[in-house]
Amino acid sequence: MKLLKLLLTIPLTAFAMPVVAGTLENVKAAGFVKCGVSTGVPGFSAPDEKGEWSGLDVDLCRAVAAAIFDDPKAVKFAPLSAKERFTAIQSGEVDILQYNTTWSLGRDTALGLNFRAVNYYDGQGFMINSRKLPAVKSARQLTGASVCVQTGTTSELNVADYFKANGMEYNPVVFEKLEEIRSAYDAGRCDVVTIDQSALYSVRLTLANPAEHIVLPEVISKEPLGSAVRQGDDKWFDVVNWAHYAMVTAEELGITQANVGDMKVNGSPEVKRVLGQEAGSQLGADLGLDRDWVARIVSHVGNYGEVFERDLGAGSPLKIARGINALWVNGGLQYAPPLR
Ligand SMILES: N[C@@H](CCC(=O)N[C@@H](CS)C(=O)NCC(=O)O)C(=O)O
Repeated sequence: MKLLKLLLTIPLTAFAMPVVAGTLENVKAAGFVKCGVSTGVPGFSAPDEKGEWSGLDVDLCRAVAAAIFDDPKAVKFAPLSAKERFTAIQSGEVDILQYNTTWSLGRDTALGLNFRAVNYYDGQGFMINSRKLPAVKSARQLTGASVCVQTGTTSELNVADYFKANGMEYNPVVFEKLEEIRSAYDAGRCDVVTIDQSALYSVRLTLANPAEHIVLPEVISKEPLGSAVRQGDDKWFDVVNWAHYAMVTAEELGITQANVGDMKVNGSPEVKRVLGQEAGSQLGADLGLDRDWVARIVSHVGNYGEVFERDLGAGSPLKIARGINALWVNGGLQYAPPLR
């Protein structure tokens, strides 16, 4: 009994933290990347009726697989609930957590994770049914509302802070699964849904009557969404981060899925260096990858802009504007350190 008590006082993360160096070697030996994703947030990670996954997060995992194996399909996707996701990465059940997950200090430290590259800068918002609440145009009018929120997310604390800071009461209606929130809200069991704004647009498309629902203008938090890996494995951390930066760099340099073959031969010296074509190019080898790693990512998956448009932008049902996810040269926040 004493031992049980003692065990119960040790933080969960102490058990869940295996020796982690060597993920790249383990992945290479296994022949695939294990990627932890949501159970279904269209645009980020969602399976179709045949079980094929797509979305911005899915494409990051496919880019890593393309870089390592020259095969974007060498990925096994593990759908997780918001609450389960951290144990899954800590325990080694997945190699990358690519789950519209917000990078925060607590997750970077106490949860034993590492974050850096951000594949989508988001913020938390509110959605209401305009037929039910026709007068509501701003979140400041939500006093007394019942608010559906998902447990295990940053959304819970943000919404509590927001209502408190504005001296407003609300009734949280808390669920563990996004699907439960979706159906509760669609059935009118809560007045408001609050999650990351991108996810609101995604959920809206799946409601019985999408046009009735309005995303309110307030953005109440910063949600930099990116890849999380376990602490203690810098080589793997580098591979995952640089897979994202390679896609951003390709967009900056105008390297596309269609022209990457031509660019290898006729590109500028910088383009050729990025594509591993300059004599003595070490960039891939320094990451533990083939010299062709960037070309593999772009030819199989696309550059960041192409991926964004396909998954979230004009080429998708979501039609989300690039906004702050534009390249830095266009006034946005997507900025890759020099790939040299
Ligand atoms: N970015 C926030 C929220 C991320 C999150 O978990 N979002 C929920 C609501 S959009 C989700 O993806 N759920 C998917 C699921 O439960 O499968 C966080 O990291 O805590």
